[in-house]
Amino acid sequence: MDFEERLSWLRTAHQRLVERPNAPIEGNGVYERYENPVLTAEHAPLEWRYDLDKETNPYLMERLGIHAVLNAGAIRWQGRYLVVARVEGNDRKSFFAVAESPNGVDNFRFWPRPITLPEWGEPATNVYDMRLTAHEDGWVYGIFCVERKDHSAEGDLSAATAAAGIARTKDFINWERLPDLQSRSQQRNVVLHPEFVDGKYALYTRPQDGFIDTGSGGGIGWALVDSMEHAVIGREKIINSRRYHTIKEVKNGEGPHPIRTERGWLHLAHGVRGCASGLRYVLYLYVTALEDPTRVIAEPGGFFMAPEGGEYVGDVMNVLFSNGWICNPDGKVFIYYASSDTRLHVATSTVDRLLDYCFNTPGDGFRTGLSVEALNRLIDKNQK
Ligand code: M1P
Repeated sequence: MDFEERLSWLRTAHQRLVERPNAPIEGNGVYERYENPVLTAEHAPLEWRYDLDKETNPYLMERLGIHAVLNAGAIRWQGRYLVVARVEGNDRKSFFAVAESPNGVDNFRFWPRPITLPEWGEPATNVYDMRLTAHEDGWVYGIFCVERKDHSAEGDLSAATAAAGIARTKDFINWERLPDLQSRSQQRNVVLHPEFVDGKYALYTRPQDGFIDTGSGGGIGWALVDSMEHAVIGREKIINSRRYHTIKEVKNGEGPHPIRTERGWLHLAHGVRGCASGLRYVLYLYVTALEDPTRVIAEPGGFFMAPEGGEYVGDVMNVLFSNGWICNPDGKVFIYYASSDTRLHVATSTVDRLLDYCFNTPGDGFRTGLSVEALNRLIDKNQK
């Protein structure tokens, strides 16, 4: 193909991909998966990847490869469905980019440029997994992981530190960077609760001993801070713990901020366990009390969603991860989840169905005998 033919071929293929309609797949009654991912590396605009000038790129080669589009924060914004995706280049660096869709399930298009995030402190080596919160103070906050080299670990090239970076915006183009969250431990998966609690900002945290290890304690934590302009964690308590022989034995982390419902705060989180093939990341739900978002009032046993089919395969295998969902005023919920750190999908449900799932699925009994009892209770009921 000559330059013009190749350019036309590239443009047609990209447009076909972006405009491809998506359809739900009937499933377990709790949610519907969709036929196609909503964003992939190939959705990245051609202008980001190719030099489109025949003089300087006569072979029309890709100059800056995009490798993956994954873990996206999500928000309904002026009637549109926006995601702030983690976009990872071939150089392993990820950055944030906004994509929008008219209906939340297909036709996601990246805005022309990625987000230019101001630096704070030592410039980040990497940033990822932004959680968006339209807070009642009027700002939209993005909290994300900031990875920097661990200078104290001499000789260990892969040693890194994780901190929670904070930025806020009113238009998703201009971002004000605030100081990183100050905490005694490293932090990843930090999420801002949308309402003030006792007049303070409330954060879901995930204290960890090292960059990967959550350490001996761990779990989803909760802390109140006076200000987001200088957020310092004092007291931090664990509200959703890890536990032996569950889907969250190794670690867990809050997903997007919880949804306020009539029956409580509905939370989406990820749980991690170890197995012979490495770490397995799945999603789970739990509900906390409206008057006390730290008190768990329902938690179904096991996972809510785990990798299926092609979702198992990717850059980091056997991973589902979510840091974004959107709840429409009519109660329809759009869950944006990434599979195997490679691509972004959507699943839909409703607040009613998710609450039914949370309050009517037996909890984890923590031993096999109690799992069989739960099964027998269901079978007895169905035999009446
Ligand atoms: O590779 C799986 C996930 O690993 C991390 O999650 P956690 O902090 O719970 O270990 C994150 O790097 C996440 O982006 C990634 O999807």
